Amino acid sequence: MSNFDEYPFSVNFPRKPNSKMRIIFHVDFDYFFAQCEEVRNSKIKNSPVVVCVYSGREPDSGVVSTSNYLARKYGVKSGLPIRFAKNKLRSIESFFLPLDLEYYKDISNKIMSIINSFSHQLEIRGIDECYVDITELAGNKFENSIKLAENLKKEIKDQTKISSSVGISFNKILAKMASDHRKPDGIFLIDFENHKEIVYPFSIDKVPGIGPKTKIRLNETKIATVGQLVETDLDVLNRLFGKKIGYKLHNVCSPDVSELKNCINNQKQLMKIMTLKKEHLDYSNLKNTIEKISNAINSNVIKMGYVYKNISLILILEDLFNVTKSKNMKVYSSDKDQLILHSTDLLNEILKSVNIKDIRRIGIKVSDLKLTTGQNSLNQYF
Ligand code: DCT
Ligand code: CA
Ligand code: CA
Repeated sequence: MSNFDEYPFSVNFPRKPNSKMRIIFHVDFDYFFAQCEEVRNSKIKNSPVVVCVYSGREPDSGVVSTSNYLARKYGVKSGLPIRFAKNKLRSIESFFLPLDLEYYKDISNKIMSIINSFSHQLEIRGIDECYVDITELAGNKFENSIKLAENLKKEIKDQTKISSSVGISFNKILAKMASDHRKPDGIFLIDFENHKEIVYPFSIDKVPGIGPKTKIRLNETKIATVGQLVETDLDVLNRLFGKKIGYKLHNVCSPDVSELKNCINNQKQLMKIMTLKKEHLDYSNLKNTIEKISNAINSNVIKMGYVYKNISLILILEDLFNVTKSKNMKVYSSDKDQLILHSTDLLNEILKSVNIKDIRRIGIKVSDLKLTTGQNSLNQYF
């Protein structure tokens, strides 16, 4: 296994000052919606489980959202009409269940906050997948990453009963291809040393983001494999796809050097603003709105595993003039009643000190955020 000290410069590497190479996990929850259903009712686990989006027109109209691996063995996969799926599984006991997104979101949030306590460098890419920058956690060494992946997978499994697959590599695209490669319940590492051997022979449609249209255009240019793609001149790809996509395609096997996007550790504050139905200065109505906003913010804060110390109330007036007032609590909190109480206090203080006619919008912001879990030390994972 290689680490950064042995980094071979033969791969395309966009050099930027102060940029650093990364070790990225792509964590993908296995057959997620169907697995959530198995967790809810373990009796169905040894049979095909099919999660359906019923259109409601007729009892069986609609499509399969996803299915467990047993159902996939019978050809029952995402997008298949429910009637066809039932036909394929007609002779075996199987479970057709309606999509319950709220329940899956709850489990997803729980898993994301487990991952977040592992590394705060987390980019959530959907309900069942995320990228995690583990460069520091792994001490810049790929050889530490497998053990970290095992421990993360175990932590997720122990706490939620959900199995996942982890792909590890030096960029996001390869990490995602790696998690796909050993699914379900797998770990796969694509490092500098083995990446040519592993992904160069792959058909280009294994690259996330390369759909049927791009594939056809690439094939027309005699580019069929990942190896052929990354060895094609950047100019050629730019001419075919434009500069942005051309650059991305050319760099499918290049190391990522920038931070993950929208990391939740970069989140400095959470804010919600509501527009009042009618501009007014009706105190009980304002209090009601404050309660609604507080509920919404607080449930987000809790889902993300945060506590906060600073609360601001923002009033946007009829003439779009803003009045803001903030207060610091003595201790970090994620208590909804406290948030309502403090926001109402702030409202009272504003109304006392400023002569306000009509309020158009009202907002609450919580800042000075802190994770309740705290970042775990590397030792905990070895
Ligand atoms: N989905 C859907 N219709 C499709 C494809 C996907 O509704 N045609 C939904 C269902 C699950 C979600 O998108 C993500 O899909 P996958 O990434 O295939 O995830 P999965 O079901 O977790 O399967 P895997 O074990 O392969 O990750
Ligand atoms: Ca998945
Ligand atoms: Ca996925």
